[in-house]
Amino acid sequence: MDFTDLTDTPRKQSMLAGTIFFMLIFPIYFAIMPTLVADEMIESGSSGISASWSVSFEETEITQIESETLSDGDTYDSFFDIMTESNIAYIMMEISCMDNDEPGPGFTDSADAKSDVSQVEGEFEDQENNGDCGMGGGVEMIWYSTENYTGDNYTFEGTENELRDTWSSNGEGVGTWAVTLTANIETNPVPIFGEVLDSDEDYEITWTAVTYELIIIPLIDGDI
Ligand SMILES: [Ca+2]
Ligand SMILES: [Ca+2]
Repeated sequence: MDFTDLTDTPRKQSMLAGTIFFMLIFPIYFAIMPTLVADEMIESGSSGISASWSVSFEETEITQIESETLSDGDTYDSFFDIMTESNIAYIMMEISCMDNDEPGPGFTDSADAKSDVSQVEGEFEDQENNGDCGMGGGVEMIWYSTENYTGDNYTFEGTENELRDTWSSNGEGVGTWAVTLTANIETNPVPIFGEVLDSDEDYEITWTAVTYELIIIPLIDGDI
């Protein structure tokens, strides 16, 4: 049988055309189908249909860094304004300092820090902490706007609503974060060569807000 046997009548011609049509259209149909199903699941998910989801987080950091040189007993108020539409994972405040003004160990300066969360939306506890300005010293404070946030990817079984309720900061953490830093300068009370070796310290205050967008993708069987 050659090609003319398939095309020698109008009926055979139309059958061939139909066959070729389906040969072309079926692969396209099956290639598109999972996407259509996935889109449908995203839409129906909001009505509470349980599914398997790949969950990940696209993070953005907002940072603010200030450097201050303070003498003994000096205080410095630092403010961090956060206005964002995104979910907030957590807010972190770090004070770092490295006292190398005297030779040898001892007489290490330190930092006292006290927060003020009264101008922030949500229920946050104030923190008070101190740390020395030696190796690995300083002060760190952290507040979670989203409970149990780690930013790790995982697979979730349940509804889209449950997912979105879990990963939302509901506007908590927006506002003005504040911390007061008090400098403690220590130096040898018996000056060597008649001069005070250490009279101040350089402190660096770093605020970081980690915000995120929730990325959820329904998993089709065999896709996991
Ligand atoms: Ca010192
Ligand atoms: Ca110092």
